[in-house]
Formats: sequence, C-alpha cells, structure tokens
Amino acid sequence: MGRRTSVSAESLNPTSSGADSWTPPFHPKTDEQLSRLKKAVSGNFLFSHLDDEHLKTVLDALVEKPIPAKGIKVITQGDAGDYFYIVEEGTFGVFINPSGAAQPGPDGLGTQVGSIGPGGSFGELALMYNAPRAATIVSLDPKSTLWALDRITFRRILMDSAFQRRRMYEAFLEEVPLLSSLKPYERSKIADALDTIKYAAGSTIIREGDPGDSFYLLESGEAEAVKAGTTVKEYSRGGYFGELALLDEKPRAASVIAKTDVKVARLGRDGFKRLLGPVEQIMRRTEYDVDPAGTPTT
Ligand code: PCG
Repeated sequence: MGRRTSVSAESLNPTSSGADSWTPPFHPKTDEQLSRLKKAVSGNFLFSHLDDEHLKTVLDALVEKPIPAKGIKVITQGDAGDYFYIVEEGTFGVFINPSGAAQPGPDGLGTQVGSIGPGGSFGELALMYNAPRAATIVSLDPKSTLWALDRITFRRILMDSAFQRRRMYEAFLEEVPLLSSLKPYERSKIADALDTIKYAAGSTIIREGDPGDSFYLLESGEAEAVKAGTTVKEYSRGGYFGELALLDEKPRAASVIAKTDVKVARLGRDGFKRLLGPVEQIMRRTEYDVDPAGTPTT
C-alpha cells in the first residue's frame, strides 16, 4: 500500500512545473458525438461514481478515435502508457506475452486472456502505476470506435476518484474466499463495481420474499440469514449473501439481518451477471438447509 500511495501522491503534480497551471483539455463535440459518448460511458462503472463536474471535465477531454480495420494494435505490451480508452463500438482482444520474448501465434502477440466490448475500457494500469503496458490490445472487428483520455486528465480526475476505490476494494477482495480462484484483474473489475453501504445492528439488509437486485460481500461486522424465524447461516468478514435471488431470478429466500453494525460491499445485478460468472458454480454449491435439530449445517 505504501508504494502505491506515493504513486498517487505524485499524480497530484504530474508536471514538474507548478501543480496548478494545469487546465483540462477541451475537445469540442457535436451533439451527435456527445450523445454517443454519454451512452458509451453510461455502461462503465469507472464513470458511475464521478460527480457531475468531474464527469463533464472527462467528457470534454475525451477524443474520438475511429479504428478503421481489424488487427490494429491500439496498445502494445511493454510500451509506456499515454492514453486510457473507452470502447464505444467494436470488440478488442487482450493478449499477454508472459516472457516478453517472441511468441507463437498470430503476430507473436501471446495468449488471448480476454476481450473488451462496448462500454468497456482499457489502458488504465500503465497510467495508474507508471508501469509498462501489461498487455497488447488489438481490434477484432472491421470497424470500431474508441474514445481516448490523455494521461494527465486520467490521473488528475479519474485516478483520484474511481481508482482509489479500486485499490481500497482490491485489498478486501483478496481476502474473500469465494473470489480466490479469480485472476487479480478479474477482482479489479469487481472492485470498480462495488458500493459500500453501512447498516446499524439489528437492521434488515435483505427481506425474505422481496425481489432481489443486489449481491453483498460483508466487509466488517456480523450478520445472519433467518428463514421462518430460524437462523440458517451466519456471516463474518469475507462472507457473501444475496446471490440466490440473482442466480435463479427468485424472490429472496431468507432475510439477512445485521447482528452488529456492519459494512457491506454491494454489487448490482448487472455487475453480478457480468463479473461473477466464473464463480457461479462455487456459489451454487453452498448449502442452506438446516438439520433436524435446527442448527445450521453450513
Ligand atoms: P495497460 O495500461 O497495462 O494496457 C493494457 C491493458 O489491458 C491494461 O492496462 C488493462 O486495461 C487491459 N487488460 C484487460 N484484461 C487484462 C488482464 O487480464 N490483465 C491485464 N494485466 N490487463 C488487462
């Protein structure tokens, strides 16, 4: 944490010549461009926590970048970072070459580890950590559209808000057993989508029978699931609940009550569906039934 903190402190003064001489870039846009851009960022968690003023600064600073063909390398692994990108249209492949040496496969790009489509974004890591590009990003469609944000606006506006949250949650998510099989980058994307909510001791976090639209990870405190007056499960830091209604589109199967003051990290339905697919089978394996003596079996 210490090292990363010093990187973020540096971000407040990205040029050596006087921190406050910076004014954000302004790239005028037509109404048509602006409406496409707003639609593209509306599906991206990194933008959903920006206040109106910061959002406007970022929208003004973004530059449209048409990608006219398939196979264009937007980012090359190992390069220095210059821009952060948001995808409006088209799909981009993420390739990692672990050794840095020439790899077999198309153009020696390495292994494809993922793809990013409309509403997604990439290119933040090199800008956040002053590190070389961690992957190569290549267009997969004949025609795509990106929006590019320069490094300084990224660091001054997005990093001090959205990415501070990412770092805070990354540390917590590393301790959550459910998520231990995920790759660190998959956890980072979950971190972007979380909100913290506090509940006082005794309050109801989930009510049996309600429709469900959120999944919860317990950050601190103790909670319990109660069904027809019986405690069926207890939760402590790193535990999770609220998945059943989202997995099966059913009403809440139990109430979840805060036993102490608690802090939960909430993930909405979209994020849950998009980001927790890889651990769905693990969630489905959890048992909730009580044994004949009425004590929880799990
Ligand atoms: P950056 O700046 O390192 O450039 C390459 C980008 O690929 C990286 O930021 C991330 O935004 C993006 N990316 C998408 N998937 C992955 C992944 O699985 N691992 C890593 N390291 N980067 C990924």
